Parts: sequence; C-alpha cells; structure tokens
Amino acid sequence: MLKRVLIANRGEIALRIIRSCKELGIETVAVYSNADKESLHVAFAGEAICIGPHQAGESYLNIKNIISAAEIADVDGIHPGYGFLAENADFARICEDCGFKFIGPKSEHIELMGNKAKAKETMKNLGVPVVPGSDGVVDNMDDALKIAKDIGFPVIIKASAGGGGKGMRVAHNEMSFLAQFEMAKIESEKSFGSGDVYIEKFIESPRHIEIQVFGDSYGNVVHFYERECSIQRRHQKLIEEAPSPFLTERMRHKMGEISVEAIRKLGYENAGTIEYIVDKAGNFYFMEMNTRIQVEHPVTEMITGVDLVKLQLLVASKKEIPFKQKDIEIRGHAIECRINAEDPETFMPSPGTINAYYTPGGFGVRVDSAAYQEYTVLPYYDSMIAKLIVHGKDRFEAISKMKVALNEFIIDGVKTTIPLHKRIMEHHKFMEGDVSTDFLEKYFK
Ligand code: MV4
Repeated sequence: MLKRVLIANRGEIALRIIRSCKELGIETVAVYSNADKESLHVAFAGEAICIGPHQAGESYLNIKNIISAAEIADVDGIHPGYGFLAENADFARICEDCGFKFIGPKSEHIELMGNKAKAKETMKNLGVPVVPGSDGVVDNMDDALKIAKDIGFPVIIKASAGGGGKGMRVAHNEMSFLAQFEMAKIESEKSFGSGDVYIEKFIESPRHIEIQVFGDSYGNVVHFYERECSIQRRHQKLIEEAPSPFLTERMRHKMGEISVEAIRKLGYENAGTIEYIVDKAGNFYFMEMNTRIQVEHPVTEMITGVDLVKLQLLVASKKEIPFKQKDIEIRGHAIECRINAEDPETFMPSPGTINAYYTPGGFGVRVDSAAYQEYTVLPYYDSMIAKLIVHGKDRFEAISKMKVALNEFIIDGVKTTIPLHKRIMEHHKFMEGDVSTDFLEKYFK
C-alpha cells in the first residue's frame, strides 16, 4: 500500500482525498499557496508545505515546486485531484520519473486523450460510436469544405488540442463555413499553440451523459454506470445526477459495455470518464475521455456505495479492484448541485468573506466543501464553494430532499447560485427529466 501521499490540489477535492487517505491509514501531505494558509486542507492534512504565491501558475501549477515538496516530505504517491495538473501528461511522467506514484492513469493515456482528434480515432477503432466527420485533422480549406458538404450542414469545427467546449465553432451553411473554419484554426493556434482542427456533424440540443470507468493494473475493468450532466452553462456543469432519467436499461447496459471494452483494450488504469453526447433518438457518440476523478463523482458513489477515491488509492497501490461488474448495482437516485460564489443571474464571481455558514444535513444529504464560517472565498481560484449531494430512493425523493437541503443551506457574505438551483428544482422540465445542454439558455434567460 501507499504509505504517504501528497495532494497536489486545494479546496473540497483536497479534503475529499485527505479523508480517504486517512481511512486507509495513508499519511497525508498538503501543499498550499500563500493565500491558502487558512484553508482546511492545510489544517486537516498531516503536514503542509507552501509551494508559492497565490497565482496558480506559480503554486498549484508549478511542477518544480510540487516535486520539490514531494521530495522534502518523502511521499510515495501524488494525487492531483481535478483541474490544475490532473490531466497534464508531463506532470504524470515527471512524478513517475522521480519515483512518485501518480494516482491516476499512465501518462501515455493522459496524453492520448488530451489530443481530441487522436482520442476520437482511437475510440472509433475500439468500437465506440463517434459522430460522423473528418478522419482526424483537416488542414486545408478545399478538403475541409468538401468534407463539410459530404457530412451535411450544420457541422461543428473542433480544436484537437481543445476540450471541454473550448475552441468550437458551428457552421450552418457553406458561406459561414469558410469563415468559421479559418477562425477556428486561428483561435486554436492562439489558445492551444496548435491550429489542428477536425470536423463533425453538429448534433442539436444533445444530452451530456458520461460513463464512470475504472481499471486496475491486472487488466480488470469495470464501469459504475452513467451520470447525466446536461444542465450546464458555457461548459461548466451546474447539476449532475445518477442514473440518467433518459436512459433505458438497454441503453445503459450498452453504453457501459462499450465503454468498458474500450478501456480494457487500451489497458487503462485508475479512474476515467467517457463523455458522450446523446441525441433525441437515443444515439450516443463519444466526445472526450476525462482521465481524472471528476467534480461530480459523488453522485456515482451515492448510487453504487463505492468510495471512488479510495478505489483510486487501492488501484495505485497495485491492489486489484475488490469486486466484479455484477456486484455493482444502482441503488436509488442521487443529485448534485454545484454551489458557486457567483451572482445567480449574471454568474459574475462573488469572492469575499463568508460571515454565516450553515450546511444542511439529514438522511441522504452530503456536503462536500472546504468552506466554513469566516472563510474567505479567494478571487484567484475556482468559485465553487460547496457541492450539495442528495440520495433518495428514486428521482422524486431526491428532488424533494434537494429542495429541503437548499432551503437549509445558509451562506451569507457572498452571492451564491443557491437561488438558481431552487428555481431549477421547481422547473417542470427538470422535474420531468427533460433536460439538454441548452436547458439554461432555453428556460433561464
Ligand atoms: C458537440 C456538440 C454537438 N455536436 N459535437 C462541448 C464540449 C465538448 N466536450 C463537446 N461539446 C459538444 N460537442 C457535435 N458533433 C455539442 C457540444 C456541446 C456540449 C456538449 C456537452 C455538454 C455541453 C455542451 C454544450 C454545448 C455544446
């Protein structure tokens, strides 16, 4: 087993990782920026090392300083959490080269999935359905236009180095395609240092449904079913739930099987998420694979009863996944609301000091947060201050619990998205489970 782990992150996910380490008897080492001295991950870890000033680029993204901290603290593993260096293949490789177990997939798999055109090609060859489109990157306009016309408009142009919605352009006809293609290339070059783009049929108002997968170092692979993440704004998820109210048992089974087979053939290790878009007819298409533990992992934990972070630590310790696919069952329904320190109308960040803080509780209510009374939400980092997760016997009960819990949650001193979540919980389209990626634009403008 790993003995001592450095957590290369902050906020709720650092706490989340510290908790699972402690349960397994693993010692914990936190790292923190100058601005995070008063943060809970520093208080709760066995030890804490300052890695730089408040700017993330000089602290939580500073590979040299993090590796130095790992050397000084003499850890045997590094958990990256999500965001920051979690999907940086160079960081994963450097950890391994320096003798620290990177608690995540192999660097080659992080790198592969970071290249969106290559990831798509690979998944297609592994039997995963993909959106019809160009075979990989397209670099000249003549080819691009021909491909777009073959696919049929509307089409979407995507940056191969992008991801999470960054660097995407939609074209509805031949005229706009010429301009959009050029712009996509220029923007991609500017943002990611690579002008590589590829083209796909544009699927209108899709759902975003993702499958949680896991592999160990002995070739065992399992999935933990799906999460429905359609309610989002500008590619930032607001609400996630499991299971999806849209999938039939048959579709659920098929998506799970296809996902697991792909990662088996890849030899993928540790936690991963395969992201699909799903159209109204129920066709699903591979979008991206996330090679990290995700923000929304708790809804999967609630319905399956499995601690996914503990499983990450076990698998990284060269243990086998201690159960089989048939042992993983869905029990009830879970919903997560991401509570951000933002204006609920404009989504402008609202940093500042929380002067009153009371978290909801009760049967089936979970709060993952690093906030506390008198804590100051810093302007330098992500504005998420809490994840409110509920688990009920069915979707109706979960929604009822979420409404009660949202009403109990007290956060004074900063604006939060709680009022928006309350409105969404009351919306008939949400109650019916009739959600898509343009839900917010359509009903909350
Ligand atoms: C698409 C699409 C429609 N058609 N691809 C956005 C994030 C990235 N992972 C893929 N994305 C999309 N790709 C085709 N061919 C629509 C989106 C999309 C989206 C996807 C998932 C969740 C939210 C979204 C919001 C807008 C667009």
